[in-house]
Amino acid sequence: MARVFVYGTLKRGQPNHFRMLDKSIGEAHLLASAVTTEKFPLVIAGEYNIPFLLNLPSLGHRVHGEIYRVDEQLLNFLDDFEDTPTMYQRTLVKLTVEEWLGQVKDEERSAAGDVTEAFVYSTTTYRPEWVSLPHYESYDSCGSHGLEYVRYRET
Ligand code: PCA
Repeated sequence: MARVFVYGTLKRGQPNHFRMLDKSIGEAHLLASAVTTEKFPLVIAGEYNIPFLLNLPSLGHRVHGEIYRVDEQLLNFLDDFEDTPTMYQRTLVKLTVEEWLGQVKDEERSAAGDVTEAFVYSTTTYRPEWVSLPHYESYDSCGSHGLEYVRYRET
């Protein structure tokens, strides 16, 4: 079992969330809503309007997302789906829990302050000019930015 923080199209209400719910891919349990403890630039980039958390701490905002407990099978799928390590890299990120949700085991709930860690798909392999794109604190494919995610893969 592993924990993954999703901040982009895999969140609830976003275009790839259905993959987190597909039991034929693997198991995911929503644990909490959380925000990155450090600031990162979250940008929407490329011709498919894909959200990227640039692995450049201290620039941008504390980014909002959701923490899931996932099994090995789903983690392997996500590594593949996120084109790791070419497009994104899976690293650990410090998170501040906003609200514990769903079926949280006691040992998963951290002490006061609720600072915890999970994997995140962020990137260091971005185009340098992406740093100057607008920085978001919470991704929404249908936000006022008008950069709706372009679904381009069948898988
Ligand atoms: N999928 C991953 C990384 C960016 C994306 O769209 C996520 O939702 O966290």
